[in-house]
Amino acid sequence: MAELAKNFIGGEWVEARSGETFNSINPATEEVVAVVVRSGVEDVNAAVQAAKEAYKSWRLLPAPRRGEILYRVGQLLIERKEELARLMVQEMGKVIAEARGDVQEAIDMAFYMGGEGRRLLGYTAPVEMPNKFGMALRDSVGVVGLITPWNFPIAIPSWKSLPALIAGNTVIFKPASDTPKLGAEFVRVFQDAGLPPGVLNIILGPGGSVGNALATHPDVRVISFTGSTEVGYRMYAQAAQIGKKVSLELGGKNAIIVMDDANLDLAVEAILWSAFGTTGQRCTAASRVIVQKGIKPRLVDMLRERTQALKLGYGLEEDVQVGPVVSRSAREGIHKYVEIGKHEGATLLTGGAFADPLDGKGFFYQPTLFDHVTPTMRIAREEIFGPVLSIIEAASLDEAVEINNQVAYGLSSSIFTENVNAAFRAIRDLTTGIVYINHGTTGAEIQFPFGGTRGTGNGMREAGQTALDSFTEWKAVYVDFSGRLQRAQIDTETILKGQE
Ligand code: UN1
Repeated sequence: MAELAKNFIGGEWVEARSGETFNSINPATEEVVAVVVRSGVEDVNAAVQAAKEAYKSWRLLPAPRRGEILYRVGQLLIERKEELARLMVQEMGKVIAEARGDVQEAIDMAFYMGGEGRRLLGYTAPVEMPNKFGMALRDSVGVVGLITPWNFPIAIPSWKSLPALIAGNTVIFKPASDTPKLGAEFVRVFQDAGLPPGVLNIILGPGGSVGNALATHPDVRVISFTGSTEVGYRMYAQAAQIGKKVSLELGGKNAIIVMDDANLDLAVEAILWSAFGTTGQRCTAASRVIVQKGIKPRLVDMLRERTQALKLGYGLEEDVQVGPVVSRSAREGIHKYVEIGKHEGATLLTGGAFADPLDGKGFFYQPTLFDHVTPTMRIAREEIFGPVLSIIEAASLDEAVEINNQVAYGLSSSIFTENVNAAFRAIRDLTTGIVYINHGTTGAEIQFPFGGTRGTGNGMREAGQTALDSFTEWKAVYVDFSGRLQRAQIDTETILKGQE
């Protein structure tokens, strides 16, 4: 019997009030990875209470001291990297090398945000009155709610929790119901690093009840959500009713543009990695290749051959390149899109069916390529979140950029060209939050803003300094040491005269 994954509230591991549980399943072997408590509104309320209580002292702990705890988190993540990576392969299916990278992203974030403990920079500016001083400070917000997806089960929780904590907030964390055990193990790292009770709490259970309870709770001042556009925008609308701040990281329909003058071998490597890495289940995954006419026949041949050669299997084996998709229902959703693509008249070059590398076990899908896709087809516009790549032809750079920009999402884009002028025009004209030159659409580093335009979000960014914007309020402070009433905008002239 697998171990019970529990909630962590006020520094204690506890069962859900309902007494009910659900199973977390290994998508490759279909074995039970963990039995998990099924929480509801009452559990969320208890966690909010604990977080409110803990906030009173956590916000007053000097930020450099908070930073020291984050450094210990980083150190423990280094020590547990392999163990967490192996659990990740088991709980959500990505291959071991990528799972290690996922944990590494959290390590990077722990040290980066630990350093913020000695920065959290505000600013001063001159003021218009004599004997007066002005400054702007970043202030904590209070209790924040973090709702995270299963595709980066350690990295994305780290993007949200570490900036929230360094800024002095306390946290309720709700991981995806496909990766609850990883969520709990992530929180255990903070417990072992000496984070005080109640500062970080985890509630395990379905998004419908737990996520909704967090999003509508009046004492949860911020929601940071990564997931589907549909759920994110619903939450955003609900939160607006009660003036809650929401930070959204939603879908993508990312493209790689390949110009006639591209380094073709490099472009092919990058396309395979961006399209089929994490079995296509990244927000940043490339699901479109927009290729200039001249180079297209060679690119298509090379892509077909290399896609067919990808090794599928259980991600714990080091030479496996593509793992399963996360669940049975996810696989069905992907297959529906393949049927839609065929129906729309796209040419299926390879793939397009369930795969079975483990003889009857697991939710595998063949890496799939479609040619002759037009920009208006649904497979060219909608997020599929699986190993399905559409090839679209363009006559020129301008046309390629236009096709890239016309989708409802705007996360990541990329161009392969050896022409520096074309590269800089692309940087200027691609309307995504992330742009890559001669690199695929994945591989963001934690010190830069991560996020996108249009349906990908609501203008907020994760990672980098911008991560702090989600979890802080600006406080403008004026100190008047003149000893008299000085009216801003009004007494300026009198003061000038007085000094003549
Ligand atoms: C995601 O796809 O949800 O840039 C996150 C990347 C990773 C993070 C992806 N560093 O692909």
